[in-house]
Amino acid sequence: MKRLFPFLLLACGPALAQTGAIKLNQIGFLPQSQKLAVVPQGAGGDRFELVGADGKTAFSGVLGAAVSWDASGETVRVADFSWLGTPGSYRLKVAGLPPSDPFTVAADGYRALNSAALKAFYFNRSAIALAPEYAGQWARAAGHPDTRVLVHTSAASKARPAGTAISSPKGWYDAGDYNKYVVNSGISTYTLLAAFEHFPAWFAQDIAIPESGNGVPDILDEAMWNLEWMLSMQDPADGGVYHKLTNLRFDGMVMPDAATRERYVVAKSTAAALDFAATMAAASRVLAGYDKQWPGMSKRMLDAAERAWRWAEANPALLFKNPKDVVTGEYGDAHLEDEFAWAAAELFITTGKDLYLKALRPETVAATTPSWSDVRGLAWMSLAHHRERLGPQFDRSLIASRIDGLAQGLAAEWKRSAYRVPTRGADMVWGSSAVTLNQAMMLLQAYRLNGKQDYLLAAQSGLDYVLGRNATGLSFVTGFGARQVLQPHHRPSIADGVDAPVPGWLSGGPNPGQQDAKDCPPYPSKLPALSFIDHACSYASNEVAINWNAPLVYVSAALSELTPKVRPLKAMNDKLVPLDLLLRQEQLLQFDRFDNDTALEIGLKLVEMARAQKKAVTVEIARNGTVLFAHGMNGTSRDNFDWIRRKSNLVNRTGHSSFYTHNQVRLNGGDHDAIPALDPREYAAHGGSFPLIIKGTGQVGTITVSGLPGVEDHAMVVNALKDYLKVEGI
Ligand code: G3I
Ligand code: 9MR
Repeated sequence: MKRLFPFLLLACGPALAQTGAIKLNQIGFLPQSQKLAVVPQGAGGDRFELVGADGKTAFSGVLGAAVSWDASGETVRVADFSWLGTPGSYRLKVAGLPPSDPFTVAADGYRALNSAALKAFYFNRSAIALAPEYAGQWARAAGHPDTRVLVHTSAASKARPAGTAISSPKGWYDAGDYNKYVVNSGISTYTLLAAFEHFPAWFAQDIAIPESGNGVPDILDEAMWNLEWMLSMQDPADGGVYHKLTNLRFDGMVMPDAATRERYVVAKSTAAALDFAATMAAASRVLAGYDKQWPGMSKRMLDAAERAWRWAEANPALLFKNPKDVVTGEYGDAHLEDEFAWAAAELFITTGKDLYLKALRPETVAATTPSWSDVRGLAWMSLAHHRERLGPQFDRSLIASRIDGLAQGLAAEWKRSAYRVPTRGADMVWGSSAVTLNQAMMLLQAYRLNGKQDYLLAAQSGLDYVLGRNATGLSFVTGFGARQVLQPHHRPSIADGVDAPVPGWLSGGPNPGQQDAKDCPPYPSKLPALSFIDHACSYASNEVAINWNAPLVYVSAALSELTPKVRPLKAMNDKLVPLDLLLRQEQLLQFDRFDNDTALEIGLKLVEMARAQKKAVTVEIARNGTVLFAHGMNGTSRDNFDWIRRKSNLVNRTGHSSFYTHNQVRLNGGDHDAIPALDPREYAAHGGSFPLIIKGTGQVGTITVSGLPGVEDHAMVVNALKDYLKVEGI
């Protein structure tokens, strides 16, 4: 970025979220994704509309109830337009508000995002020049060869006294800084390897890096860049692993080739050894099929993993603390049980050795949302993927119960949250965007195990959150979204003279810790979800980091692969009815007043009409949740009341007749019996339920018929209402 660091204030920065704006995923959705937007309470009216690129309304619906979110201090309403399945570009409109940012519905909607999120790792490679061919306007000279790195006093050993020069090239810069940290490399590299291990077909597509076309998927080539560096961080003498490779203090805001070359490997730590062991054990497994390209590498990694494990067992409590003269990132962690569990799990899966299962003691390990300092969730994720090969000595029921237990809690929060996200204000620590995406990643593990739809939908909401459905209204991914972060704390983005930041990076996101307050202009709020500034000064809210991007790669790939593809249309004989006709019925068939006697009169009228046509139907009329009329004619069954329940649920949710939704879904190319995000046990998009609307008040109930084909049930209600209300011409 050309902007001067750090004294320019927000006024000349990017568009900030406008209070009152409609917030949604600014990239968009897959045809079968759940699709939600958040609208501030008090905006004009109860309805929303989706307008396509042709200016026509593709869908209209009713906003959900107002719910408040303590994380942002707002009260908002959700617009649910999940059944919009037709590919295209849309905006959401609500009377009295500016239209939403545009978004698309597309079958490959997350391909570009996923490629860019992976490509971001390439952009942070140390020791290599980025050629314009791959890096475009972000091409740059090589930085930090790291072929002569000094052993810091804290890391001195007999064979390598302080000041010894070792070679430790390659690897990714950790974040907005230029240092390389083993602990954070572990979770990041593993997450990329897991993405490939779980969804290999998705990663067949190249992302244009120098290795593209070499017969290895790009995601593995990219991971290898860092794995090679990690291998060089192991002391060949004892198997211990240096905690980090770093300057003594953070560089200024300069390009990598202008940064300081005096770098050190600093103290070995137990956490580094264990994260290294886990990552190498997983890599050895994933790369086993690539011995031709990388001869001997898989075995070398497994040996390295087992040596690091043995070192950690012999040195089980070497907690890392920055030595006095080193002030760069610490990644210090006082709890090592989770690192032990993760390393044991990966080693057990890869080797099948009993000693690792004994060390793992799975019954003592909880499943939690992964972060650099808590890696238990990663152990469960790998165990779940490899559950079939764990052998009889492993109690597999634990996998399902641990992962489902975690997912249940996250999904419950997602359901109750006003923004429909699994993340609470209390979860919003430094790097909160990645908390949300790691939650989504764990929800997806549960979905892979038991197919519970809510878990897939809650994970989608996690991605929606970082792409704009959050309290700031910003997309937290550089280069993506109409209203995106523009000034991340990322040294190359600050120093490269290019206006746009390096693309594909996930900003850390809201962080009420505001640890950089002294270095920055004031934050707009102290509330967790609003503790964010899109300013390059803000390392506590707007830095980027490899461990935050990795779950973005995982989640965007996994949602693309796991979300059901559009189902083939069922053969249907009935003709589709134009929506404007159905809307007109709803506009004209409204009541000035409606009491219990009205319900009786209309109910009896319906029964009489059915008798006259020698048809058997069940009729129910409900107002404000109370049934005022119900009758099942001879020849009907209990099942008809269940149809009425599901058809009227739909009307209460959409505000439209169930026949309207039926036609709308089908006009959009969808299957009315498989509407994304609508549980078929609760909702039925078949004709027959009509909204009971009082003029000036709105919809207060439903008038429903069941027993005939949907189109006839609908016609019977409409005819009865026309007759009662003396309306003609529809
Ligand atoms: O976990 C506690 C939580 O229990 C508590 O309620 C909360 C209250 O503030 O704090 C939480 O801990 C925070 C922790 O991040 C959560 O992961 C710490 O306060 C916070 O200081 C800590 O920040 C870390 C930050 O470095 C400062 O050390 C981030 O996790 C970590 O991602 C970040 O990493 C930096 C590297 O050091 C250097 N490179 C850039 C990278 C990204 O900013
Ligand atoms: O730029 C540094 C960033 O990469 C780190 O995550 C962060 C962690 O503390 O520190 C940043 O460096 C800042 C330092 O901590 C305090 N003085 C200002 C530095 C950035 O301008």
